[in-house]
Amino acid sequence: MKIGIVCYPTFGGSGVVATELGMALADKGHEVHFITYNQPVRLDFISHNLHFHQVLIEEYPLFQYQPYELALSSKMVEVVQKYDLEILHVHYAIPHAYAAFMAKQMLLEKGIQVKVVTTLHGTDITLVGSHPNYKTAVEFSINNSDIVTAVSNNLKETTNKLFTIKKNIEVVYNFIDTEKYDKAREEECRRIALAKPEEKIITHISNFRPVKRVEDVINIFYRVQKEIPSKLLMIGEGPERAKVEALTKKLNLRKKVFFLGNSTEIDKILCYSDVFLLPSKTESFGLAALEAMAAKTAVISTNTGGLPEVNIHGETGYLSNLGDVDDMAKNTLKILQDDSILNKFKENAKAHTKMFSLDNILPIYEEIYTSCFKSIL
Ligand code: GMT
Repeated sequence: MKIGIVCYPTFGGSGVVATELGMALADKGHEVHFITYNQPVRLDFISHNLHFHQVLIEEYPLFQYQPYELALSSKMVEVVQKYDLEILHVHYAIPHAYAAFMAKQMLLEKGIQVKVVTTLHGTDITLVGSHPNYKTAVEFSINNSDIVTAVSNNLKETTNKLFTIKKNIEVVYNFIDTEKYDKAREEECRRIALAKPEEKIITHISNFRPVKRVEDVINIFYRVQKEIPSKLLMIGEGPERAKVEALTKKLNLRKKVFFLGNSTEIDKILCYSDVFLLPSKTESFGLAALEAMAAKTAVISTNTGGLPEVNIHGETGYLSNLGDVDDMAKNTLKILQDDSILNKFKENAKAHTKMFSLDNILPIYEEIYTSCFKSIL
């Protein structure tokens, strides 16, 4: 099949999922065209079936805000026509689903049919999409997509609560290439470079936005390191970073907490990890937690959004109420203070990722595309 993938090219989960999906589809022989404003950060041109089309915007003094949706839908029309694309799979509703609807209408006027699959990722619904400034257009775009998917049952329920949705939303969980993480563990993991044998390694990965509650990460670690020798690796960049670095300094933790910035080699960093902290205010799924679990890491998270579908309480890690840093620290210690318990959680975490494996999820997306394709003929 010939598929256009529209996504944010950044380190955010939706961009990562879209990029990994596109690369896996190309590997299976599909022709995949990424359409976005920059080359996606995780895009690795390993296949001749992969193409990238950059959306460019002209600066014009009249515009306070550049009309990205216009440039994006024009580019979609151009690419669909030039390469005979059958499907446009847009990740993150804003503004991608809206731009895809416009592209579809413009193509119809030329007698060309393309089907639009929209995948909802979370903040496009929970934080931004339902805001009165966007709600009407987001609801319209979802209802006018040919197929809509959500990355968890919780996100499906939330979408149906916040919007009037006239079609069934299919739940397709995020996925992971589990083998990549095994390889990183077996071949390149030099734990000793980071910590002494008796020290435990705790990690956090996010875009350091307020929704991630990064200060809670530091406050949990503060309690944990008092009881057990440990280090904390903070991976990612974002608006809260300066604030949490200041907190780290205030709590006198600078020798134990390392800010590593953004990384395209998450698998190699996670191979060191014993426990992963994700105290988010909300998470439609929590791809970072799944990545950690694939690297055999127990997860301490909040019980919000779709996290209970990924992190199983008492099995792969523990879930706590939002903001309860004492409980999250207590649970971290429960796992870290006994190696046999730690190993059991690590094994459980890894085993649970099987249901989210690329091999299980990729055919579901292919089936979705095929069902669209059939309805064109
Ligand atoms: O979490 C973010 O701020 C980034 C955001 C994104 O769209 O890039 O992540 C959302 O999509 C991910 C992939 O489906 C999910 O794993 C994250 O849970 C979700 N984030 C939130 O719901 C806050």
